[in-house]
Amino acid sequence: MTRVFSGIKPTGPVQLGNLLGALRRWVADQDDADTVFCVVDLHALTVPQDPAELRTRTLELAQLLLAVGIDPDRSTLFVQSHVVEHSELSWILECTAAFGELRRMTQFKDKSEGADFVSAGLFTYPALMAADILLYDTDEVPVGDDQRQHVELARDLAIRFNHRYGDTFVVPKATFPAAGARVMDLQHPTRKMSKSEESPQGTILVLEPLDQVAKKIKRAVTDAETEVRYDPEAKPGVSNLLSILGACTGDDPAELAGRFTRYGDLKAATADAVVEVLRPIQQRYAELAADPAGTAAVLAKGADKARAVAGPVLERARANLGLLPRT
Ligand code: AQP
Repeated sequence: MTRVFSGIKPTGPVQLGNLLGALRRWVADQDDADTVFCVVDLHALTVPQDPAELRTRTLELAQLLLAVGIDPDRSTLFVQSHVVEHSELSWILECTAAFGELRRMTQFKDKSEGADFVSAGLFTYPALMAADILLYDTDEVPVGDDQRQHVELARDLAIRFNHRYGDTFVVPKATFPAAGARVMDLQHPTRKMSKSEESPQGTILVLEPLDQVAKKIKRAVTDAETEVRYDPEAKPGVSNLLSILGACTGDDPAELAGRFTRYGDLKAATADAVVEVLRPIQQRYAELAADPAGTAAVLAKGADKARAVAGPVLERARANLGLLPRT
């Protein structure tokens, strides 16, 4: 059975891009793959975090994953820092990665530019992400387009390690959705929607009031033309709405364009479709939020299941590297 692994950072309230680019596919993958999903709290530490907020957000994010449809009986759902193997393999992969290849990561360039404090962890983050993936003998990593380069690096590191030390890691590949792989900010449609960016009017939060969601979509930036056409280069705002609508309905964005003659109608249809996707998630989340102990128990069980897979893979890597056995 194909093994699927993916993760999400507790760095802010989950936004529509996370849902359409990644989480909805995680849910679908449960039908035909062996799925492992992780709240990657160690990744959140690459930028300073308020401890109380981090604690709350980590639990809330796990509750949201359950609300979206991750089923702990079919998937392994856990918190990254509960499985210490991630940190150890991360160090091994930092020593496998070249400084130059980490420096080429565009997310590092974007996130470090203009920042007051750039942690060493922000730079080595892709090695930790590679460890997350490789620890589970992962075949496929469902991600949004922004993570393409990081999954490529995980592939390269697996191939390099296997070449140097003998067959150790399964070589993974990224998978992307047909629509919604890169949901853009509604007010700045050339920039991706992001949970930690300060763009309240451009970002749709999965748990925000539904009337507010509809308003934000109706106020989305388009352009001075009137033709509804899918052309992300020339018409980023309109194309973003078509992509969002397509991701919600399962239709092709270019084909959807032919159904609209006015921007107002496209916005109304997109708002309705997004609201219908979010409504059941919000209802289920409200139930789960009332039982934090239940979620903590799910996560404890998930960590045990994860460790049972990650432990032997790490031991394989340690043995092939020549590290003395621990026992
Ligand atoms: N705008 C997006 N469109 C499509 N997919 C997206 N993803 C994120 N933004 C978009 C996908 O969501 C998954 C989880 O993301 P993450 O938490 O690991 O971090 P990220 O990719 O850096 O997402 P954010 O929201 O932009 O977080 P911050 O602001 O903290 O950096 C990934 O599969 C990602 O591709």
